[in-house]
Amino acid sequence: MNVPNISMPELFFGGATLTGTGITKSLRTIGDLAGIFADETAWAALSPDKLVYEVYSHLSVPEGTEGGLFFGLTRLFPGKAGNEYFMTKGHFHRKIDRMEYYWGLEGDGILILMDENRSVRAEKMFPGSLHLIGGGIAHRVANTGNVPLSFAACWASDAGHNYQEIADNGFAARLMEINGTPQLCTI
Ligand code: S6P
Ligand code: ZN
Repeated sequence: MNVPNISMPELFFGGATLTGTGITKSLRTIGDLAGIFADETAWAALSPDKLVYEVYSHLSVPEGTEGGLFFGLTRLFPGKAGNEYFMTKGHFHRKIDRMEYYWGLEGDGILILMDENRSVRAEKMFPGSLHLIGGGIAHRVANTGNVPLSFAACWASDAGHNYQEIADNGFAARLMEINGTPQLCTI
């Protein structure tokens, strides 16, 4: 029997790219990351136009809708400000109990996780790594390699983002290159 209405998907997730209908793209440059890095002199010496990461998102419903899912792909470029690896701004979710999956697609990095008591731990990211970010956990990713680090994310459409807490107080530990290796430091 003939089954009608078999169509091509509207979205294409190929390795480390996300294309198709309704994808939005946002960019974060060095200039957008004021106050993020410990060494402000090293940060200021970098070109403000230098691209640190780009995020491709598929927001399937209006932001804040209960019950929906969002999908994103972040490509974080290699580099450092002083001894600190290029990293995402990092955030808690505005609805703080909302969880999220991250998974590694290309490159190497570290996912830095901080709970509401400011206790920090970290997980290695690499192609095939899967990370469940629990409720109440701030999350930030650093690229520790020499090539772009790409990861996918899936999160609740009513999660929102609380960047202010991190802007005000940062994470309790930073990922620094010490003697050639990445280490979590409480400076
Ligand atoms: C959204 C999800 C990711 C990040 C992206 C950039 O909840 O965690 O899509 O938005 O990786 O990081 P940030 O911290 O600048 O939003
Ligand atoms: Zn998130």
